Amino acid sequence: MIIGCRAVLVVPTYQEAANLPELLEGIFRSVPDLRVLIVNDASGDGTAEWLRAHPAYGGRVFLLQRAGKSGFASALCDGYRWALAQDAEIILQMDADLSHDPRDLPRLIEALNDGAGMAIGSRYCPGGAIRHWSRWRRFLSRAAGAYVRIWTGLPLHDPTAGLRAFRRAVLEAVMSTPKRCDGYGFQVETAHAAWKHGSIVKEIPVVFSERREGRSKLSSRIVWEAVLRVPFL
Ligand SMILES: Nc1nc2c(ncn2[C@@H]2O[C@H](COP(=O)(O)OP(=O)(O)OP(=O)(O)O)[C@@H](O)[C@H]2O)c(=O)[nH]1
Ligand SMILES: [Mg+2]
Repeated sequence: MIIGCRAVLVVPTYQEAANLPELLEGIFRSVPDLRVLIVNDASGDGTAEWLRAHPAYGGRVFLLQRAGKSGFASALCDGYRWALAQDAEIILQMDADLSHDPRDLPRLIEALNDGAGMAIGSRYCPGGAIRHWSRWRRFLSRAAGAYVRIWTGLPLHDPTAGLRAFRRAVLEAVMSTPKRCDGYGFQVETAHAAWKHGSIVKEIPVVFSERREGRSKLSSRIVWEAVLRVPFL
């Protein structure tokens, strides 16, 4: 059985300083011995300074500071590589904007301990939900899931979800497959790679909340990139 101290949580951040105190507090309340790596892209909002002054900095909180805004997918890949270079048996990822609830982290770890190779915090499997999204946004997100299932056969309710956990060997396999997308397309590529690798990919129902602080980095380019590339997976 793997517990928090053998796990690393990767959190990509760009201008998320307002969310970090609540996020880290929630994470350590849920999994006290987890190591958290923040992959921060030149945020001009004091993120790096705040992290370096954190009491757990260098012990359970780590910072990978990057020079410019280089994208969500490349931040995650840098974070995965960092975690794989440590002794982590489980590598998790979550957004910094409090859309994902840190209280769900133990259930993801539990799913891997029960035999899954990858666990996804799913908004659309029975028991999952979304708070404060417009009907249009819900429709788009569900349509994206259906689109992925039709083109790739990936048997997931929520293939674009960003709360995830991987067993080390599965992440190593995922990292060795080529990836072309940023954002949602990247989430689909990595889930698809894990599934093609033959891993059990388990969805855990979660409640997802719209961000309250900071601004979305979602762009239409990221949506179109996924639409155009998913059919070629
Ligand atoms: N390091 C890094 N992090 C990023 C980058 N773009 C987004 N992020 C982070 O990735 C996470 C997800 O980004 P969001 O802006 O919340 O995107 P989203 O969840 O698809 O969109 P919303 O639902 O509107 O919030 C957040 O923690 C962001 O701060 C980037 O270029 N570099
Ligand atoms: Mg978000």
